[in-house]
Amino acid sequence: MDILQKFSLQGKVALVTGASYGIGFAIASAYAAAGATIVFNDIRQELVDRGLAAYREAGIDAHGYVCDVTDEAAVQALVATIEREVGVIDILVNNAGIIKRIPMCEMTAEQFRQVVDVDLNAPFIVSKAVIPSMIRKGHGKIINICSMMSELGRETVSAYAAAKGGLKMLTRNICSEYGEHNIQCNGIGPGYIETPQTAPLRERQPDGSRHPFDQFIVSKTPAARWGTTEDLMGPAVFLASDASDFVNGHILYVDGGILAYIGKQP
Ligand code: NAP
Ligand code: GCO
Repeated sequence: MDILQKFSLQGKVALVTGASYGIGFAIASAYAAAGATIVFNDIRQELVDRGLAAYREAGIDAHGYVCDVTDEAAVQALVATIEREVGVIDILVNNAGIIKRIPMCEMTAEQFRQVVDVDLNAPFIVSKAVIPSMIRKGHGKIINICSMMSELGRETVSAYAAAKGGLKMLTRNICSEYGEHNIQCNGIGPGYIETPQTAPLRERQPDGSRHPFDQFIVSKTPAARWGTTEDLMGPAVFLASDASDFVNGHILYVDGGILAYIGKQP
C-alpha cells in the first residue's frame, strides 16, 4: 500500500472561506499542493483580487468569489455557482472569522451578535449549503476552524469564546447527523498563530520591548513560540483526506501544547 496516497486530495474540490490571506490561505495552499482544486471567497472584491494574485504567485490557479458568509441567500447562490463553474464541493473549511476584544460589560449586544454571526452562524449556513451535494456524491469533509477559546475563556473575548465553543458543538452535531452519509466533520483548534488577527497582541511596545501578551503566550506554550500558518497545513490535509475517514467529531488542537500545560512556575 502507498500510505501517502491516503493523504492525496487529487481530484477534490475544496472551498475555504475567508481565504484571501492568513490561516485560510495557508490551508488552501496546502490543499493545492496535495492536488485539490481551490475555491475561496472573501467579503470584498479587493480581498478576492488580492487573494487571486497571491495564489497565482504561489502557482495556484484558484477560483475566487465575493460572498459574505453570514448571508444565507448569497451562500446558497455561491455554492450553486461553484457547482456549475468548478464542480461539487468535496471539502469545506469554515475558516472565515472575526474577533472583537472588548470587556463584556462594555460590549453591545449588536457587537456580540456580529461575532457570533460570522464565527458560528456562518459555519452553519455554509455547511447546510454544501451537505446535500455531499450526500448525493457519497462523501464529504467539513473542517471548522475552532480555537483555544473553544475550551478556554479570557478577558475581552466573550463573544468569540461563546461562538468558538458553539462551533465545537456544531462540529460534533454535524458528525452525529451526517456521519452515516460518509461525511466527516472535524475541527482544527489553532493555538496562538501569527496572522493579522493576532497582530495587536504581538505589537512591539514604545520602548521596543515585546507586548506583554506576546511574552505571556510564549511562556504558556511548551513549544515556547507562537504558531505559524504553516504549522496548520499538515493537520488540515490529514482531516481533508481519506486518511481521516474514520475520524469524526474531533477537534484537533494544533497549539504547541498550550491546552496541556498549567504554565511555568513564576
Ligand atoms: P484573519 O487574518 O482575520 O482572516 C479572516 C478572514 O476571514 C479575512 O480574510 C476576513 O476578511 C474574512 N472574513 C471575515 N468576515 C467574513 C465574512 N462575513 N464573509 C467572508 N469572509 C469574512 O484571521 P486568521 O487569523 O487567518 O483566522 C482565520 C480563522 O482562524 C478564524 O476563524 C479565526 O477565528 C481562527 N483562529 C485564528 C487563530 C489565530 O491565532 N490567528 C487562532 C485560532 C483560530 P476581512 O479581511 O474583510 O476581515
Ligand atoms: C485572543 C486571540 C485568540 C486567537 C485564537 C486562539 O485575543 O485571545 O485572538 O482568540 O485568535 O483564537 O486559539
